Amino acid sequence: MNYEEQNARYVKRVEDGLRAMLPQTESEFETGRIPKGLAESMRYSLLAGGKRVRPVLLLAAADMLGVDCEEALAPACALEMIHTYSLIHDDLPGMDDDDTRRGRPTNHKVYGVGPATLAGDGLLNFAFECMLQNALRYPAHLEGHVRAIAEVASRAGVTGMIAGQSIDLLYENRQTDENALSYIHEHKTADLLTAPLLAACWIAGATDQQMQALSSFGHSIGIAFQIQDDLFDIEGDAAALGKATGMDAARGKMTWPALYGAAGAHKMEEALWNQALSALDCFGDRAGYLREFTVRLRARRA
Ligand code: GRG
Repeated sequence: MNYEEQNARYVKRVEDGLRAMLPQTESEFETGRIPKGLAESMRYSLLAGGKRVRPVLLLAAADMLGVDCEEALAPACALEMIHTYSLIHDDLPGMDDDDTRRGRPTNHKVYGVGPATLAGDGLLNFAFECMLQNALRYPAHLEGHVRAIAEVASRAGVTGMIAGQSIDLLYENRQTDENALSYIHEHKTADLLTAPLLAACWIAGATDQQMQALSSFGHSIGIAFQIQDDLFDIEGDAAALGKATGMDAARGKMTWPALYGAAGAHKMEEALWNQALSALDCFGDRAGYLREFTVRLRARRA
């Protein structure tokens, strides 16, 4: 199977999985079912497109390490739910106050701030519910699943993505500081790209060497991805990106281009993509998909 076919398969599994895990509901209140309006607002953002980078990374790493795709599907979809919650909350008036996301009005513009907050909370909790229910379906791999869930919890949580976001807020309109910027990017962005890779490792019972390699790969693509995102904000096309550009400067955000200039940031980004590719060497041919995925992520324009 070539890369395109494999990629289309992974993306389709994720799209189908998300729809099946979070179906529409018909009634506003029925014990054991998500209220209709809440399910609709959660689905609005979750099924709005998006590159599905995190769940595809989980499926691809699981595949490479010999885990059945079916077993990895719930954690993969859960990662996308957590990512989507973070975008909904990041767009709220108390945070970035954005009007568009994934090419359509942000969740709070459509449903209001209160319901959007709950849609994000709902996706976060539901993600863990889905991963735990899935773990119970695989008693022979229960410990691996529990360790995977713990990995996701810490990387998405108060020492991971939320920690990064809190320092990001704290440093708005402050003098750019390289230590703070590294911390923000490592946690706000790289942690949620490393989480799916390490979750796959735990489920697979991977070796320490494999875990270290995928941790390093996740870290490098995570920081490169964030620098790329910072550069899109100054050089990109808003229509293609599905969100406004020029917002970082308007908000007084610290970014790599603000610190090192656009040329310096491009250079750092290139070095990180190369480091990411080198980290895959120990997997030989089995990392073919992840290698091509990295090359395409690097070449993206939106
Ligand atoms: C609110 C707890 C909390 C955290 C928010 C993810 C995040 C942290 C903020 C979003 C803003 C931002 C620029 C984050 C950096 C990571 C990033 C580039 C996210 C966008 O991810 P993509 O490009 O989006 O994978 P799609 O829409 O393709 O899924």
